[in-house]
Amino acid sequence: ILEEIVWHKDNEVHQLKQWKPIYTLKKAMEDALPTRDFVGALREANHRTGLPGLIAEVKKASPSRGVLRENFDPVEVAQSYEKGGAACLSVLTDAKYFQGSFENLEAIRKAGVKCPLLCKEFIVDAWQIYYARTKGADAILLIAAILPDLDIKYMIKICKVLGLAALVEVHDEREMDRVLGIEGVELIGINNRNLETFEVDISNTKKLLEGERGKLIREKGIIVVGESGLFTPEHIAYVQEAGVGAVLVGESLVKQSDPGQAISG
Ligand code: IGP
Repeated sequence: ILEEIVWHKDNEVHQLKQWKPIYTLKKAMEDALPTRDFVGALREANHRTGLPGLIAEVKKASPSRGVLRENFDPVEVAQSYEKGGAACLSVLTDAKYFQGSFENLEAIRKAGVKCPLLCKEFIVDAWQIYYARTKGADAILLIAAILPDLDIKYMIKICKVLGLAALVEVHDEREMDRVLGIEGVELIGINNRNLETFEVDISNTKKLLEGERGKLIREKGIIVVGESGLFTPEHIAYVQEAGVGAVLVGESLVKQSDPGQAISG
């Protein structure tokens, strides 16, 4: 599935780039709203509550679960998450597989939501980073499974210049070791869902933080985000014990009639 998504994304970006060449985006960026401190918000929440900082995900549907929420209103869900105490939000922008959009991201930013926003996209080209910035993103996702080290390095540099945080996502030891060798990485996401098979196993977070890897991560001051398959307070406690400073939660919150209440409750 990941290969298929990337194939479509490549074509999509190719089209978009012709419609909005990068020099027009660079102009639009001058008028873009200022970015907010995504990493700082996670760290602050973690210190204040003693729990992992919460990134709550605005996701209408996914290829593995289908439609998660009927009458999906992205701004309503985002405002509810903020009211419930989320530190940051993640907004799916992929249309084909997740029924998301950059319009959703922009609408949430323009509605005055103060939580920093992660643009949840399959980034295959630096053009998408500039585009995300013009649509109100404070952070972007870089998936190690689809990007060579050199691209991750280069894209992190672009993020620094644009004032964006980069969440670098891994799902196995090999990817973790690759990413730990890249300079400037501040946030590593461990995906408990295998994007090839859709299988979810939260012990993946623990496995990738054991031994020398965990030690190196602590030494470098990297914040680890536990991602996917987190449904209960016990799940959160389990990944916290494994060493995460933040968690990314979608399905279990977005399915609730009152998503914010599900956080504070
Ligand atoms: C959220 P869940 O199981 O709580 O809905 O998972 C998030 O981790 C998941 O949506 C995700 C994702 C991704 C989606 C993690 N990495 C990459 C799209 C692309």
